[in-house]
Amino acid sequence: MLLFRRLGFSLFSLLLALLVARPVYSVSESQSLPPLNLPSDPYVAYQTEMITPELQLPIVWELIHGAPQVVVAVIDTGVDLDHEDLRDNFWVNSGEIPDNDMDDDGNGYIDDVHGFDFYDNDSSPMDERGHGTHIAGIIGAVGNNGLGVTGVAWDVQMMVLKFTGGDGLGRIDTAIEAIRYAIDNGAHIINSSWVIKSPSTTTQQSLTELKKAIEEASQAGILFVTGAGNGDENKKGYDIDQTPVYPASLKLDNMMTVAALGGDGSLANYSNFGSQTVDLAAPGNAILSTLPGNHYGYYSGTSMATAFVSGTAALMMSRNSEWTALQVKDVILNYATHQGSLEGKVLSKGSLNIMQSLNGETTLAGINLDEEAQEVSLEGAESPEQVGAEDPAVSQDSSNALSGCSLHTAQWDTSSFPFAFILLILPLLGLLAIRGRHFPRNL
Ligand SMILES: [Ca+2]
Ligand SMILES: [Ca+2]
Ligand SMILES: [Ca+2]
Repeated sequence: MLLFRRLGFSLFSLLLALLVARPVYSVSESQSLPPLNLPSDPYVAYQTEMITPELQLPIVWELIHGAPQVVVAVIDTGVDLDHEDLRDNFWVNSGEIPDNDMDDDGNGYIDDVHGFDFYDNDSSPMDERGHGTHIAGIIGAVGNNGLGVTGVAWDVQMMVLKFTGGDGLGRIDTAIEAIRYAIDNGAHIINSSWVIKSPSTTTQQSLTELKKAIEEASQAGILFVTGAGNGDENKKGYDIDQTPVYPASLKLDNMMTVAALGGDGSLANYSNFGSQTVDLAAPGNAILSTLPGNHYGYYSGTSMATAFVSGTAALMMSRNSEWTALQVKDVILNYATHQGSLEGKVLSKGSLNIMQSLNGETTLAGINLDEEAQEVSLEGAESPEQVGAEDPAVSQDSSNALSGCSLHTAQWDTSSFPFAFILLILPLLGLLAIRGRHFPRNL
């Protein structure tokens, strides 16, 4: 009887230990979720930036959650076209027959079914880095499909335009080619989460060409959304009114330049800013999204903030199909949530408010946008002209940043470890006691 009691006690302790030390995710269970029907995506509860009261996306999604007619060009490191939670939301070039080595629609690109790889000059814009796949998931991971995460838009057409290698570096002329492709093939929005890394060695001619391409996008009615950049080499944000960054500092009507909010709701330490150049701030801290290989993980940076704005613009264009890119931009800026901490930092003095933007008046109140276009002085120099997809900035919670961890393997509740350790020891002690009392007697 004693043997069974001790065995029972040991098993009980073991079970208790496993229960106490179970893995938990980065959202505490006490966090209250909005009393709304969230989409069925299992990780949506961990997409804290989407479901917080600030963005009110669950309420927005009651209003509108799809933008099936809107084409968003993602000019980036490529995207994992096979990702389980993205593959239904890619733009399809209906005039192109895949894999027949022919340019069936005569647009100058062979087999460009979902976009093109301008870096390798082939039809497979697969992501070798993760950045572009993460951006695509924020804009438009398939929502309410019982898989992974959801994008701001549950349903949208993403055109994948890859212009960097696996190191995240590309060339300005390649980026320009991608912009022209987006114009020629019907994009409504261009998401450009990248900056030119070495402006001092960038030729005036290539910047003029870049500006010209974005102006052509404007004439085609395309909204060009870009990131303000993740600060200097020490990840310290700076004023890009004073020290221009491109394309962020090119002041054009159809451009929106986006800064990143940190975890506390004010401007992130790493985020660049500029009261004339940067339009608004959006969430950028520890954003959960898709990563290559059916993975999911957290990145932080103005790149992520940019994708939030692109996704919002897609919903707005879907709801108001007659609106121009400039109207969409003006409404988003007019209905940004005013924050004292953003005064002097961004033009709108506010952060993205999707609910207000979608619900807002259609009359456009007057903010003076872009009226003080500044003349930028461009330093002429020779190549190399490197354009870098922005590396994700390290967030304050470094365990959440950069790692691209799968949620399945993430975050044990380490605070419970000491107690769990004691509970694990108990069954061992129990077994030792059994051994000490019974076995020697039988010898
Ligand atoms: Ca083609
Ligand atoms: Ca073809
Ligand atoms: Ca999903």
